[in-house]
Amino acid sequence: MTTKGGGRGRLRRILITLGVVVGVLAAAVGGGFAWLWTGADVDTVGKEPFENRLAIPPLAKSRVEADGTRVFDLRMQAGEKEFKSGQRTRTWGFNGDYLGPTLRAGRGEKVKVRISNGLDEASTVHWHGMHLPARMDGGPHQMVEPGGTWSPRWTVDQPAATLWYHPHPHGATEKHVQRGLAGMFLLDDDKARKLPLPDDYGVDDLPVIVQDVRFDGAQFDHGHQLMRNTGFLGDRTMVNGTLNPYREVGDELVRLRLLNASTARVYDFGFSDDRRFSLIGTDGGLLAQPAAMDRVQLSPGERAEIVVRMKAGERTVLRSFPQDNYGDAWQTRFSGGDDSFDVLELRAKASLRPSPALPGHLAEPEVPDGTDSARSRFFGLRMSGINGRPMDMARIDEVVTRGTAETWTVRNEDGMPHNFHVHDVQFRVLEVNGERPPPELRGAKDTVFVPGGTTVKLAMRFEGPADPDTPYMYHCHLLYHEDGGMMGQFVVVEKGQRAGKPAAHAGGHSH
Ligand SMILES: [Cu+2]
Repeated sequence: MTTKGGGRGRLRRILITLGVVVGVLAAAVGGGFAWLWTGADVDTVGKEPFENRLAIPPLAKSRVEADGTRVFDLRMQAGEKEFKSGQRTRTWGFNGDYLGPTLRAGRGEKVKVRISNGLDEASTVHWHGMHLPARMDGGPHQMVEPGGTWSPRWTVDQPAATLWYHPHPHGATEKHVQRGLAGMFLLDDDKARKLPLPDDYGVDDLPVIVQDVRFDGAQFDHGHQLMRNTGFLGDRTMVNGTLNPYREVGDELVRLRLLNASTARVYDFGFSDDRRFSLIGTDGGLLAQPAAMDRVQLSPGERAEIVVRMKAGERTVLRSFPQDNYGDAWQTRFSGGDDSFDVLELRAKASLRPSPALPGHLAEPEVPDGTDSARSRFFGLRMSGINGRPMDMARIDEVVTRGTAETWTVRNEDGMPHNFHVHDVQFRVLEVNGERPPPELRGAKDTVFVPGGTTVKLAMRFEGPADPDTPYMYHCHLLYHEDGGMMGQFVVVEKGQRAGKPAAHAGGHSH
């Protein structure tokens, strides 16, 4: 009895000890998880002092050569910038310490950009949203070595739009963009010039380049945090390289050209007082008519042009709100779906210049409607690769015929947030999960958000020119995913022509 009881007692003590150990471990793991879970929630609403005047990237100087070509100069260089007073942050920029000048050209114009690489590593400059020959595209096959130059030229042949430029070196795009290499490229055309839209750059027509950042003292902290398989997510935002930005405006109607130049973060923009605004343009140009909205969601690489009405003397804040289309609670939390940011304060002057009312009709987007598609293709998105294959610089994945339209179906297959960007073309989003897309996806697009559980159908036309040896890219524009291989290559060929071989080493000239 005693022995038995003593045995039971010992067993009991062991079990209790084990129970306590397991309990403590579980509590530690649970506590650690709770810490990760709550720590992953970022909210800067009400915490931004809005003490810095918003910087406006300068318009790039250009000159026109005898044959009418407009020539720009861009130099990639390392520098330092005081984002925070008295603290010098190491940065990269075009022609300056951070970001780059705004390039501007008109439809029909011949342009040339003389690029020089003043960095100590190779990079490229890609013209995001631009229709141009593949060898001018600035993708991973057009590397510019340190000290080297590259001078792509093309003729602008697409509608007025808010495009942008950024590096595209395979495997290092996240790092190069994050350090500061990005800028806007605005296109104009005669139709758009005649519309009574706010178009005085830096006055009533403001570039709004939004990036999320994290600082470790004076320097950028580009580290990925635990569970963030979406890539880098910062704990605050800046606009045009300005932290805590405000902008005084003197017109009743103000046009904001929103660009999500963040590497992984998706924003859902609106205003702090929930005022409605007019969406007038998407990635590839103006919408058929303005759409009244109170939110517009932009994943990395996407743009939206909005017009907001101001009353004399008032203030409002451009804010990014929590989003409900990220998939499950896990993705929502760890991919930043429920984060909030105060992005930019607009301060209206005591008296405002009157603005003409927005026109009822803007411009018909020049994208096919899917009825004349010559063929369809399918793209399954996984972080590990598109259609089960990680990017291979030497492999052409798709061959399209010049002059034809196609329908591409893109499906998220792993539940993680992704988006889809196609070089050279603008597309029409025909369907999102079988339904007509919302207004922000009804214009010309080159990048579309494809969160978990989503399938989109896109129609695009490939105008060429044909170049069987030089591919264009399609990829996820969450740059950590792109760098990791979520990218594929297509060439445009003449009817009946076969794909060639991408040059093993194509690029700019070093000297
Ligand atoms: Cu992705």
